[in-house]
Amino acid sequence: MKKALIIVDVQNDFCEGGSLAVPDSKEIIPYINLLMEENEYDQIVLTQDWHPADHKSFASNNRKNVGETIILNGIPQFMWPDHCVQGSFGADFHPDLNTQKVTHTIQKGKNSLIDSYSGFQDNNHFMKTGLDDFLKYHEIQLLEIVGLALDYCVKFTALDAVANGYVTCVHFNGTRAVNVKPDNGKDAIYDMIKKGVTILG
Ligand code: VGL
Ligand code: ZN
Repeated sequence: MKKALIIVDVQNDFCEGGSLAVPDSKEIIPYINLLMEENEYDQIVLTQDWHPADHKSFASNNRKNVGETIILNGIPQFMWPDHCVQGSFGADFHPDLNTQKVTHTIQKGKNSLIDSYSGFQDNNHFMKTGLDDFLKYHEIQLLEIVGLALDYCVKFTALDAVANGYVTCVHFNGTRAVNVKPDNGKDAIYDMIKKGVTILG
């Protein structure tokens, strides 16, 4: 069975010192680098949150405070600090992440009007990113998922992976949660298990 490693949003803004820093996020980087050294993946894919400066998920673009929720295209949208603006340092991959064996990159969140937590599609399910086509073209059947953040982009990527028919695993040691509320990371794990994701590690 061909397998791929999906590394979700290991970008400066989600790491310590970044504008949307996920607690203890840097601890996952050596773990992810080791996975790439010790395993033979058929594909290694990076996802990259890649927002225009006027992106509607930013509180600053809606005259809201960070942490509020608005309705955007009929669905709830959490208000984030400005992050991962296209071409900025914060949008770059963390320099400690070893990208030597990476075979493909998927950028998401490029449409100002729609957020995209999943690496497969936007939150409104209007547009696919091309990740599924890429993986199917390369006959990938198993996905191992790591990265940031467990309770947002990792979770929604893993749930879409199951929905798209992949055997889907998330490495517990290769991810960290934002935990806007303290149990968000734990609840994300329960949700993923319930829907068919295997938690490794
Ligand atoms: C993410 C919030 C906003 C993530 C991206 O990568 O989990 N979270 N944009
Ligand atoms: Zn984002």
